Amino acid sequence: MLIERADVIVTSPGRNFVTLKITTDDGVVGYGDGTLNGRELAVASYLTDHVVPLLIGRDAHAIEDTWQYLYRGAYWRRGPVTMAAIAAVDTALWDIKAKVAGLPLYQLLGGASRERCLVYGHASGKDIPELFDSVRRHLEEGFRAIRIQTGVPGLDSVYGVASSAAASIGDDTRYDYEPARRSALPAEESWDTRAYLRHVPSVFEAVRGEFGEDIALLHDAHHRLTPIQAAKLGKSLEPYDLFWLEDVTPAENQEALRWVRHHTTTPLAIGEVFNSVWDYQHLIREQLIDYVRSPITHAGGVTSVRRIMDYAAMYQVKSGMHGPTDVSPVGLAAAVHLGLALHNFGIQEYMVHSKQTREVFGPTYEFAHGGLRPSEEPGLGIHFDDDLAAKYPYEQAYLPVNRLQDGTVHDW
Ligand code: CS2
Ligand code: MG
Repeated sequence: MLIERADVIVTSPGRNFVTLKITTDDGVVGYGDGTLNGRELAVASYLTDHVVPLLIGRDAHAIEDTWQYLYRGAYWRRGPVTMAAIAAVDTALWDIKAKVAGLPLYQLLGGASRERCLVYGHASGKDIPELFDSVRRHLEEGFRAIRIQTGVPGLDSVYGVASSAAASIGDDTRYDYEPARRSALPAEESWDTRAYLRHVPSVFEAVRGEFGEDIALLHDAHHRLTPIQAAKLGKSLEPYDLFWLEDVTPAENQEALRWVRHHTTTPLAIGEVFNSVWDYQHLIREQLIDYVRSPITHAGGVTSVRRIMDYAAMYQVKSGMHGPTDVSPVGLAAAVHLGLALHNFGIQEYMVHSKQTREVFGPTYEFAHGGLRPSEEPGLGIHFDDDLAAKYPYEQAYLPVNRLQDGTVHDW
């Protein structure tokens, strides 16, 4: 079974997505996600100009060989653009293989290890009353694990906090609050680490006081802290028993986590910006983290995230795949198939895509009892609507930039 064509589809049903559609000579179609938020066209070009010409005529079943061919063959290894492009190819080929086998993808990955994949949703509010409303809505919908982000007194806006207008139940944009802004230039936000560190423990104290000990609570510090600040935060949150504290320090300096680890027993998650097993080599072996955040979309596909997770299993490190709305329903479907099969699955992030996005991609995974389960359809379970996708052309969009109060550019 040979690859006959490969189409790169850029569509923007509310936000931009890059999808690879591979068609075989006997008419089987598979989809892969290569969306890189704010830099989408770089992946689209990498695929169209440099990868698609290599795919035509290749054996569609040779997934491992194609992965190695694209990874080693390029010579320029790793990096988010390359690995998102490889992810798109790899995921589409797994979709095809599973369709040909007549099985849902998770069956090819070893079969189900559990009923469903526990997911966490995103509760947020600019102040405590708004946050409580958001947590309550999540609990009503059946979420059992919830990420908590709030505004910080004195700061106008903070990453990860939905605007109150978008936060009402049934409003389709309420989860999709963090789009890369559709504009010619990135939005600018401002930041004050001391104010944040003072505020966050009081937020978790309030949430535990109101909602009790049962819900799993998570928090994302989005790479903004120094090692000593991160250690302080982890320690100050210990009484509130977090499921994890995410991205406390910038991901580039992995040694920072050694310092954080020495000071706190709060579990640590990192890696949404990592893209290969090599990024985790020391972090996992030295047991400096508890959860791997790499999504299939940004880390070379099902093949290489499976590789990371098998390595992680030797050290009792679990999965916590990135699942914001900038990972498309194709990327999320692949994550749920892999998550269902992995023995060392931990949790899956789940920001619900907008109605427009769901209409274009037609995902068939289902949320119930606080978790996601893929459908029993052969392949990934995606019904992509090409005609509808064509009605949403790409729009320039950027993630925000963050500055300290004196104007210095900081991590956002
Ligand atoms: C975030 C992301 O979900 C998360 O944990 O850190 O929303 C991240 O900001 C975006 O994916 C960036 O595109
Ligand atoms: Mg994050």
